[in-house]
Amino acid sequence: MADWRRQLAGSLDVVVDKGAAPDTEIAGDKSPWEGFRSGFVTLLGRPNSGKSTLVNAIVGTKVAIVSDKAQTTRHAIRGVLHRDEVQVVFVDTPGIHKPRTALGERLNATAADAAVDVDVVCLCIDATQTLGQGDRFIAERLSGDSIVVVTKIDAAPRSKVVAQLAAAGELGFAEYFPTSARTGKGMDALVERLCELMPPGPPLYPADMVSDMPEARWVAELVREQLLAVTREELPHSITVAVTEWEWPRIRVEILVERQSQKPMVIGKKGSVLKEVGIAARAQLPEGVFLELRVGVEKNWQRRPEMLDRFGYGPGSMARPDL
Ligand SMILES: Nc1nc2c(ncn2[C@@H]2O[C@H](COP(=O)(O)OP(=O)(O)OP(=O)(O)O)[C@@H](O)[C@H]2O)c(=O)[nH]1
Ligand SMILES: [Mg+2]
Repeated sequence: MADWRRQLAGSLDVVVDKGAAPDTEIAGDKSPWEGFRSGFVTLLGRPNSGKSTLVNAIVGTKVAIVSDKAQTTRHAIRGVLHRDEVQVVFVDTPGIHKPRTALGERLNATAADAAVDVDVVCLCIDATQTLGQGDRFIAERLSGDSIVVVTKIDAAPRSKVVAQLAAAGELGFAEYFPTSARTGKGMDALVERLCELMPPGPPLYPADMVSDMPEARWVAELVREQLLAVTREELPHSITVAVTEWEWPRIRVEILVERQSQKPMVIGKKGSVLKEVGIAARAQLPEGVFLELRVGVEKNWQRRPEMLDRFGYGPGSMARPDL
């Protein structure tokens, strides 16, 4: 029966009872979900390897923010693919890296935790980068039936993709899928295979649910995504964002940096950066929303465990929607 109850991958302390699927009426002995399959697929990989972009492309909705900066994703994020006979819960994770701060350690732990007790683990390897120590570190910790996804094949010459597949082949996994989330190439084959690998079971999420991220967290993430787009060097890592007040349609968002000297960079000349960020984030939210952005300093928060607890970073702690 262990199969029927499983801990949600990632960090939610929620137990999904596969015997009591959403909107299900059990009539007599026969389950209406006979023939249905469902399960979890966790994506792991180095920072920036394209995990979040892949999940967004697979589920067909933006469920995770994306940027060209490393360590964009900071929580285990679930995105649900719904098919007639199968439901796949994709778990996007923070990129696994050599940590330099307590936050880095928590991000790695979040990713590792999300790979436990799931049906399939996909190791994402960037076709545009050299397969290296970082990829091997992750590969060595995965079981042999994990699947390798070589990402961003649109951005690498054919010869490089072939070389990357050959290098990935040395890792000793059973299956390899070259993909481009941007052009869609290779995506169908990957998704078909993952669907096939799902075990029997009823849906784990209601049919209209693509993401389980709380709304307030999503607003904070959209603001952080815009900040990542306009900031450079160390600053992206120094920023954390949280919704502190939610009085629809007015949402107050607090942006915290680590040092006083970083504040002007986030605010911009006469508030220009903040304004740009607010406009771009609002464009992705329902019409009429009013975002009030504030910038504060929380000294060295990345290195302070009590601050990481407060912001909900780390395995076992749900992404907290507010401060
Ligand atoms: N050309 C191309 N670029 C891609 C593709 N997938 C992702 N990217 C780019 O690669 C960068 C990183 O993508 P993300 O999806 O944020 O990577 P990630 O693995 O989630 O990164 P972390 O959350 O930091 O671990 C972004 O600039 C994306 O636009 C792809 O298929 N083709
Ligand atoms: Mg990501």
